[in-house]
Amino acid sequence: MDLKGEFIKLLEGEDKEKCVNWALDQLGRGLKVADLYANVLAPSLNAIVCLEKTEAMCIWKEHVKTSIVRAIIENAYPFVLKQRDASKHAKNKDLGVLVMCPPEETHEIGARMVADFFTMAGFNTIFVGSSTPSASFLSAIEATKPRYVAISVSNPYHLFKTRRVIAEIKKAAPEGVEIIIGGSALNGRKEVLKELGADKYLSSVDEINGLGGE
Ligand code: B12
Repeated sequence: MDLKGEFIKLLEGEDKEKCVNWALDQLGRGLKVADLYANVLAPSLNAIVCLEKTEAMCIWKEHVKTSIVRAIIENAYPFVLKQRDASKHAKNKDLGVLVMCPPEETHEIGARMVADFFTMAGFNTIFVGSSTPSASFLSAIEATKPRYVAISVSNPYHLFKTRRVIAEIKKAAPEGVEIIIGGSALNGRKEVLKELGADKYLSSVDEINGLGGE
C-alpha cells in the first residue's frame, strides 16, 4: 500500500497515537515534510466522505481527524527547520509572510501547511490562521510589514468576502506588499484571480520556492 493509503486507513481509525507515531516515523526515515503535507495529509483529509447518519456526527468526526492532522503538523516543526533551505533562508530571512484565512473561513489546515512551506523556503513566516477579521488583517500588516500576505480560502462561499478584504489590504498596505491567494476554493477557478484583486495565485510548494530574493 502507498503512504497515502496507509495513512487514510490509520486516520479512519481516529487513533491519534498511531497516526502521529506513523507520521513521525516516516519523517525520521527521510520523507520530506512537503511530501507528507501535500501528498499524504492534505489528500487524506480531502478524501473524507461521511457515511454517518447525521451531519452532526460527520462534523465532530471531521474535527477529530483535523485535530490529529494538526498534531502531526505541529510535531513536524523540528523537521521543517531541518529541511529549511539554507541558501534561501540567507536570502529570504528578512522577508516576512503573513498567512491567514478570510473572515468566517474556519478551514485552516491548508493555511497552516502553507506557513511551513514558506518557512522551508527561508521566509520569516507568521501564521495568523482562520477567521481573521479585516481590522485584524490590517493591524497585523501594519505591525509586521510583510513582503507577502498569503490568503487561504477553502470554501468558495467566502470568495466574495475575500475580494473585500483584498481591496482593504490594497488600500491600507504600504507599497510593495504582494497578495498571494490559494486554497481549494480556487481549484479550477484561476480566472477569479483578477476579480479578487490578488497579485498572484499559487497552489504548490514549488511555486512558493520560486518566490523571494535573488
Ligand atoms: C476538515 C474539514 C472541515 C473542518 C475544518 C477544521 C479546521 N480547523 O480547519 C470543519 C469540521 C470545521 C469544517 C467545517 C465546515 N466545512 Co469543511 N471540510 C473539511 C474537509 C474534510 C477537509 C478540508 C481540509 O482541511 N483539507 C486539507 C487541506 C490541507 O487541503 P487544502 O485546504 O486543499 O490545502 C492544500 C492546497 O489547497 C494548498 N493551499 C491551501 N491554501 C493555500 C494558500 C496559498 C497561498 C497557497 C500557495 C496554497 C494553498 O496547500 C495545501 C497543501 O497541499 C473538506 C473536504 C471534504 N472532502 O469533505 C470539507 C469541506 C472543505 N468543507 C466544506 C463545508 C461546506 C463545510 C461547512 C460549511 C459545513 C457545515 N455544514 O457546517 C463548515 C464551514 C464553516 C465555515 N464557516 O467555513 C466543503 C466546502 C464547500 C465546497 N463546495 O468546496 C468541503 C469541500 C466538504 C464538501 N465536500 O462539501 N470542515
